[in-house]
Amino acid sequence: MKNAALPAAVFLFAAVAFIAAMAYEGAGPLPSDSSFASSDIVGTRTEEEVTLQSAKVRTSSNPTYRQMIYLPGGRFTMGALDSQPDEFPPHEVELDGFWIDIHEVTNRQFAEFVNATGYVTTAERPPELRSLQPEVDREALKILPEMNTPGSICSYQPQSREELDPEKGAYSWWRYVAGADWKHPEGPNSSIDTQMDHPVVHVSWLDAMAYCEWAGKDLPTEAQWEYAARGGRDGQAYPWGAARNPDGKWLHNIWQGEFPITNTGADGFLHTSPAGSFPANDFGLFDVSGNVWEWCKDYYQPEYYSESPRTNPPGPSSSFDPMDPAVIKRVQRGGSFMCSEQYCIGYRTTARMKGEEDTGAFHTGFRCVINAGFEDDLPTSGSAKAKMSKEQP
Ligand SMILES: [Ca+2]
Repeated sequence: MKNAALPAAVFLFAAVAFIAAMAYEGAGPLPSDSSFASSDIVGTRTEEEVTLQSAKVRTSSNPTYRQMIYLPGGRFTMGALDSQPDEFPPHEVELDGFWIDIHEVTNRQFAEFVNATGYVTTAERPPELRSLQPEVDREALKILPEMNTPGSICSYQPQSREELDPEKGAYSWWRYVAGADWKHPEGPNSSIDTQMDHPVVHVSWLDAMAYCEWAGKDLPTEAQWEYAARGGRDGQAYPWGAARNPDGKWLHNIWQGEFPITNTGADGFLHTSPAGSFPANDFGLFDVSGNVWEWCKDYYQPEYYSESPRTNPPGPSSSFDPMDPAVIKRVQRGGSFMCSEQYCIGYRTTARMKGEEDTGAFHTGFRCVINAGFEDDLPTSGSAKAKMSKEQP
């Protein structure tokens, strides 16, 4: 099924970090722990409408539990009937209970990880062609010289339609920027000093997994992600219901204006927004639509839903993207501040995206889960371990 016989030029371009997401893409403070000290989060809709009404919250001094909620296991319909082909068919999925972050991992959280471990993200290292399928002949490939330096993907906002090159397509509004990384989201002269409660970006799937391992957590499976994002609303396009912006209100951070020329920021934000800036869904999760794309654990395959097991689907055993078969890709979900109704529409609850696993971008982050029951002993995070060791004589 796989076809690695793409022109070398495709490899050259794909392998140095441009994620497939680009082919499609066109206020309030972070909640404190005490905001979530209640024993239950209860949906606001009527009982008949609510599939899963209550999500438990456990508070603890253990940083592992901070700002996570426990979703009891349940059933939901994953996918959509008449949307993008890879969202088909809608199918029933049954999941065990799990813990999930109520917001995307922030710069503050990621800094804690980096400070504790000295971890260096993929964007801070020279490109290494890490996410190529095993059958690809690496000896035949070279990274373009201008991209053979640490960096990551940022957007370029054209000033007019004339700047859009039909041959380049989405590459007209993306640039590989040397020196762009999670601490410098818009290039070497930018910083996150005033954005510590914004979601971390420019993290690859590998970086996200490294964080999870340190934190005693994991990335959500795609099924866990959609279950959590739906907030009990089977069959509805958005985490809050069927209408994108009911009563004219923006309920997520996306792109308003003519994409990719004019970003009006009508929702209050041109780029990332602080976690918790928009209302939570009925499970208490923030930014499951918009703000940044979120990595999931699963490999990407567009036809996986046809063969997905009903219970706790783990995703396919390998990656296959027919548009880019030489590259190993993982699922991304939720859309970002770069998504508009004119181009990406990735902020719909069922919308699927894929990205090279070794590549981040300035609109890509993640949130974590813990695969444990509500009463189970939870793993001790790296930050908790560090705290304990400091406290010991
Ligand atoms: Ca926005």
